[in-house]
Amino acid sequence: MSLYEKSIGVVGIPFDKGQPCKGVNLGPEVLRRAGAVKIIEQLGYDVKDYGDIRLEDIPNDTSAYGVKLPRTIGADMRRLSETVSQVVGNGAICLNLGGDHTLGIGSINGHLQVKPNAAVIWIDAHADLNPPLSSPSGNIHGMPLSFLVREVQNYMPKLPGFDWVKPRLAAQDIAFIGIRDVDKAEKMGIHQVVEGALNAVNPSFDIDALDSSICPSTGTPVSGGLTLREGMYIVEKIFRTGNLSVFDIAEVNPKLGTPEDVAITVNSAMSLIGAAFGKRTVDFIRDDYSIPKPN
Ligand code: 4U7
Ligand code: MN
Ligand code: MN
Ligand code: MN
Repeated sequence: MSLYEKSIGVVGIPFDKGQPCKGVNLGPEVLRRAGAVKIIEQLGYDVKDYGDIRLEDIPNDTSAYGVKLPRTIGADMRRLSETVSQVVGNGAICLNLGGDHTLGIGSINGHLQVKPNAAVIWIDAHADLNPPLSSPSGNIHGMPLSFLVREVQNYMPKLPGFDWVKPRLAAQDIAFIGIRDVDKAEKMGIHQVVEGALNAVNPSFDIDALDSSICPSTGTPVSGGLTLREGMYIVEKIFRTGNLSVFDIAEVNPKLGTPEDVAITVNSAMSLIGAAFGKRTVDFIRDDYSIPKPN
């Protein structure tokens, strides 16, 4: 079967409760408007857009262990997890358009529920592995992997709203790429995955893995990051394994920076989405095209 003869389910996650910057909830909208769905349709896939997931607003949702809105966030991630399970369970690849990177909780939990051997490639300036009690910020977008990784569970308090999450991921099944801003407790958890016998790969791409010059419109930019070509190379390689199963793109915030900053950032995200789904940088001449000749 050709790599392009697959079905893709697109899911928007207009979620911003994991961090303090307003505007990251507009990520799905701005990426859709830039053609995120069109670009994969044009590659020949059968695409179904599931729209944006419905988000909760639970009253009296008091903080727990320094985490704000735990019940609300837990309910939102549960819905995402169920949607991702459904898409992957139907045999499709799931493209998640964020939203802040809290979405990793729902995306990976839902993916592993259907494909327990899936490996995660966390492409990010940050490790996002802080358990709530060691988080310097209390922002849950810096914590998603702590909910999912088995080896960290001794450090995890019972947060209200998260009893449905199962720590199904072994530390050795995560590869970190682009990491350059790591907190004290996180350093202990970083492992490198080599090319194992992977049957399903879940690249979770935080746009801030890229150098801040090509993703200025994101909440926690860090200099010294990946070039766009490096970012694209990573996801192109994953595409070519034929094992791409879920792809997350997170942390594009169109409310940060100038209009030009936003355009640069969205352009970077679109290049990554294209590359992850096999868009060639050099397009070959199609059969139905003939070069015009002078008479
Ligand atoms: B992102 C941080 F302390 N580690 O926990 C934290 F540096 O999803 C940043 O990768 C987290 O953008 C960044 O708040 C979360 C901080
Ligand atoms: Mn990050
Ligand atoms: Mn992140
Ligand atoms: Mn960030």
